[in-house]
Amino acid sequence: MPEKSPQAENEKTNNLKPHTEEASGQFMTTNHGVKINDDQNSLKAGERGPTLLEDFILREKITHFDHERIPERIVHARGSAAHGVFKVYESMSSFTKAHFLQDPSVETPVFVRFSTVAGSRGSTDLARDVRGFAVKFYTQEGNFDLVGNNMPVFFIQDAMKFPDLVHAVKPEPDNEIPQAASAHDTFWDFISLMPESAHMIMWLMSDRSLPRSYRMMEGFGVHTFRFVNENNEACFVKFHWKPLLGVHSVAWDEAQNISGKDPDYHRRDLWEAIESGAFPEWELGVQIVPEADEHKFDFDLLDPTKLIPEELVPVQRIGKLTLNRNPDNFFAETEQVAFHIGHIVPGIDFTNDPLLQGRLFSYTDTQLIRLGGPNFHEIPINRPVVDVHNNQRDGHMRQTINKGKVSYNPNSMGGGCPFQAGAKDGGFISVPERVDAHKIRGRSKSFFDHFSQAKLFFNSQSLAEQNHIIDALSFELGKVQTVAIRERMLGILSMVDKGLAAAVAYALRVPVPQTPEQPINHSFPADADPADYQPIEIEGSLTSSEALSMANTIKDSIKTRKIAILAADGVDENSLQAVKAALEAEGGVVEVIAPRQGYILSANDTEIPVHQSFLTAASVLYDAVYLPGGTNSVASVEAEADAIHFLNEAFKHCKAIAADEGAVQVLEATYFFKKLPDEFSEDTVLKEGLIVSNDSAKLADLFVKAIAQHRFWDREKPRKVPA
Ligand code: HDD
Repeated sequence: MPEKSPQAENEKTNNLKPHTEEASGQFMTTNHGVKINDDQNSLKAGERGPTLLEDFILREKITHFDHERIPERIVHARGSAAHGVFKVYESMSSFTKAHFLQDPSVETPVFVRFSTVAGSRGSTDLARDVRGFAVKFYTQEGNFDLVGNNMPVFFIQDAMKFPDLVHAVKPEPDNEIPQAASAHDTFWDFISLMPESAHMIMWLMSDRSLPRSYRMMEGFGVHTFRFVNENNEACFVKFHWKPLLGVHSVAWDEAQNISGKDPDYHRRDLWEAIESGAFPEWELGVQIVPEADEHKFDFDLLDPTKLIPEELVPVQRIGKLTLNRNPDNFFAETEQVAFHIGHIVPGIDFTNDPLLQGRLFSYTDTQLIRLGGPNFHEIPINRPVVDVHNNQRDGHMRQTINKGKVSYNPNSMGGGCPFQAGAKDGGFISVPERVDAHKIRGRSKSFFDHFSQAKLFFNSQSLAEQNHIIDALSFELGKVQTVAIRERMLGILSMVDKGLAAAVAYALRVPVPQTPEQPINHSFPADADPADYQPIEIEGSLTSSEALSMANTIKDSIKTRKIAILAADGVDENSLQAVKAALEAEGGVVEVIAPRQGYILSANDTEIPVHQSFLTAASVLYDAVYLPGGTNSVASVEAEADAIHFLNEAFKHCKAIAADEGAVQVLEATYFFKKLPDEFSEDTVLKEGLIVSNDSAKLADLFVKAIAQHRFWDREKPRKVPA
């Protein structure tokens, strides 16, 4: 474990302090403060006799234990969180009066929880899934929760369909299989009948669903929100989180391996980065659309299956989020935190997006069962940093001791308190949007284009990314047993891209679909004419968008990247330490892996600490591998089957690999290495991610550049590595 970093403090973490408990140097007590003399044995009628009901200490201990569990979140059950701060770069007052977006010197405490959606609390972090990205800002005007995902769009357009979507993706109800996976019949049955999901399916089948780290994924508020300024002028806004480490993902084969080797991979990665002081950072981005431009786009701003391409409305980066403190207690903080899209502050408001509107109901409702009653806002992690005054009283587990006789308004006995706040005192006033309409269950025709942005996404991907989408769909639909579902899905894919549909059809060995027969949308009311609900096809205004491809992300740093050094007794100390030091100087996290734990002895008898043995390590947990020289070390590593497997697998997963020239025989024992080229120039290394040199400085320099590339996806084409 890295050394524990000094724990950052802010107004919110200071507020939590009175609620924390620290047992060091203290006597053990009951929950009622009585010191306990024997925590080992229950009270019995004789040493071999029955336990007595009188044993209040045993009863209390067992009773509390029996009630330790609460229901897990119905979605996003698996997650991890951290404390941090947010600061705006410059005042956003021309767009919003939100206090936390006015003054660059104001530091707003935040608590951020990342999650997968479908799996239960104990499921693997590396499921192919959407990731939740929920941020609670503890502002001076109350809590603002930005409850987003790592994908900018959603599966469905109306909250009415959310329970159906979730029932379809969760494990099937008869046998509770599969856990944390969408690769099963019920999910694709539903999706194949709901073409509005086509755009989100492109994102879900892309590498975005397999993040390398929570710290390396984007976040999105998804819906269009409103900003409102002091003059009550409103504009539309989409929120983005841009990770400063870039957006990076792992390979699907790797993800599946990680799920076995370390199901806590993302949780551990977040925790360790913060403990080591490598604080994760994101910039908050906004896309602002004047109200007058509401109908300027070829999609509806209220439709959550659409994004605003950055080419049409650039993302302005307006502030920075830094996560700098791990929670003290997972249950008290991460499990009990209650996010709600309806927690907004003056200066921010909703729109009529029908998915957003339904969410406004769901989040408080779900906490009532999950956290056990209406006072969940009093749980320390959920409390705002400002005082709470109102006439709500009592209820299960009430903590606040409200003084006085008055709990109603208007009142004269309490002097009219608490007062309502006028606009100048920061009272929340909803945007007075004019609504003049018939009450109707229905969907706007402006929501009926389901394919143009799915196409835009697919067209914007690099070749490797497109291949990954094809592979993902071939995998997922390959797990579907019902042939009719596969065929229906291929019909939908053919509306997105004929080549994509043909490639998946080839893998499934079914006929290449022609444009499907109508209807392809099966989601319409009883008595409706299906023809009225079929998707419309429009030509989007863009054919591709750079921001949608991870190939265009930042690749300038190896900070927090994990690099494995495979070595054994007899290693050439210089060849190991020089490269290790160079990688660490760039922020890499270097671990020595050896046949045994403890340490290895270098050729000149220096003890070098070992972090993992080949038994406990796995290549999928590292970003790159280095083989130092030293005759005996090289011979031992070459003889170690797990080391050769490690290298083959690292190569298969397209990672940077470097070796001292003295260690080339280890590479020769792999499947991928043929012969040394004449020269390892920067060009070839950055293309192939492989470097061999006897010049440690040159090797380290090129290796750093190669690791920063993240992956060398071109290697996938030959697919000859049996790792
Ligand atoms: Fe949701 C949790 C994000 C649609 C109902 N949602 C939840 C979390 C995230 C999101 C990140 C986890 C929060 C945490 O860490 O505690 N949800 C989204 C996004 C959506 C979305 C980005 C679409 C744009 N959600 C959505 C709909 C509904 C819900 C349409 C219901 C109508 N979501 C819930 C919930 C959860 C939840 C059932 C489960 C646990 C919780 O709220 O606190 O109320």
